[in-house]
Amino acid sequence: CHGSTVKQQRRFPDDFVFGAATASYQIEGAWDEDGKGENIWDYMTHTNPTVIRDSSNGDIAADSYHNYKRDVEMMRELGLDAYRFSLSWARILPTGMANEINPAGIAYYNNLINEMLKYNIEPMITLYHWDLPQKLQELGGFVNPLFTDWFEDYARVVFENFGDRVKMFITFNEPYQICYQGYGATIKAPILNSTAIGTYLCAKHLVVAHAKAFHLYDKEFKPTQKGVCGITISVNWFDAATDTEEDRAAAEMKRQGEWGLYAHPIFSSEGGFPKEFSEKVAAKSAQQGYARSRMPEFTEEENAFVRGASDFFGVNHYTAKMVSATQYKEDAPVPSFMDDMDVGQFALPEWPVGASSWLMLVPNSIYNTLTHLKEKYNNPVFYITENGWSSYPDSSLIDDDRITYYRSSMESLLNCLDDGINLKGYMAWSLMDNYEWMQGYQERFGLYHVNFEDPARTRTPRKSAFVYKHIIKNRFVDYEYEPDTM
Ligand code: GBH
Repeated sequence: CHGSTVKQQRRFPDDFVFGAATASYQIEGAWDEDGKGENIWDYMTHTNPTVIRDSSNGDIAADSYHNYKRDVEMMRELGLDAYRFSLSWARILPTGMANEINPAGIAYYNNLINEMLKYNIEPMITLYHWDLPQKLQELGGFVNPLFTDWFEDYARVVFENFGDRVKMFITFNEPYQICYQGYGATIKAPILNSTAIGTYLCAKHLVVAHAKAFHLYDKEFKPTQKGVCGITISVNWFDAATDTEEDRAAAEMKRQGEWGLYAHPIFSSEGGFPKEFSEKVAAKSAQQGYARSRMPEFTEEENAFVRGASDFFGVNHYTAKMVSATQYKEDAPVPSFMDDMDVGQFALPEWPVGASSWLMLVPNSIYNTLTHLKEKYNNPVFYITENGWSSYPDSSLIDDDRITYYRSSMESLLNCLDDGINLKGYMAWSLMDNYEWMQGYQERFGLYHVNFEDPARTRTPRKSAFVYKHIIKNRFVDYEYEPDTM
């Protein structure tokens, strides 16, 4: 009865794009080589190393600056259709400003892109995956309204230099992680901890900057380059703990705070920040004695400029949480972003946990997420731009837990396709082990293991790499498959 189960017969279409993803600071290394400028992660890890779990940094990381040919060889070994990587802004523009372009930075990305294209691997570029040039941070970074112009100028340099060969651009990776974790808390650089105000200023400037880059591409580059430009938002699945009205409202508040702040202005038909959330922040601000809401508004003109400004919705999806109006609330300072949301969250005990404390395998969570987004935002084109599982540094290359996670994701993707969700592709996080931000090298997401003790940063495929390769090649999930090369 083997080949005949219903599950095994469900196939991915030939044009479904399978890929893998990485980010510049997490893999490149060469932090000050060939004219690269300093970014906020260089600065933070050098001046304040103990904020990182193992006091490490990305100075060398997986050394992809010198190993890009091996990286492309891995993409070929896996049979990837596409590879999503990010550009280091400060490698291209050392001070962040577009008056001075670093030719070695342009050359590095040209070499990588051209090597991929030799083998028909489609490049997907993320312009910003968290490594802001330090010089721009010194001017306030994302909380300075001029940020929108600096980003547009940088985007122009990117489209001009790479857009002849690169047909898919993602402006920002994960606004919530940038604005709340970076500006509103101390979970990412620049650890500003301006929770009640910085979070929201960043949110507004980020979506306007995105829209400026989108319109620039749309008007000046798309007519000849014929690619697409979108944004990637981290959307985890939040379900109400019980079916009471209070818990359902709490789950909605959580969704609006975590990703609605960024998705609603761009993808909803009314635009602007989500209504319930912005009204709540305005009311609290008034109570707290502020002269105006801590959350800025969009003018009519800005609203119209931002609304609809994306060719696709990139979703990074990893996990899920249950949300409660009354239980599991942490004591949040007043005022703060967490106090504005004012909800509790928890995981169910039956969900398996990865090496990252936040990462649980929740069956069908991709399907639940995309179904929700499809209904809310009128069925946009979706890509899953990240999804993956973490293991411990000393764990075996036989990574059956990661295989279980990926296979579960595949079933969830197939459920999406069966339901007519406009889902075009899936990027596994990550092609290889890399610098896991505040966790340093203590959590590993790679299909390939990287030996960080070895100056050559040798890469070795895990069992999951063979399983993913088999899925890409055959376009279905074969539960009987065992790699014979391990
Ligand atoms: C992605 O973010 C990132 O895009 C990628 O760079 C990263 O390597 C990958 O996840 C794996 O983490 O629980 O307070 O310590 C996914 C969203 C943001 C979820 C950070 C975990 C940790 C915050 N992640 N978050 S905390």
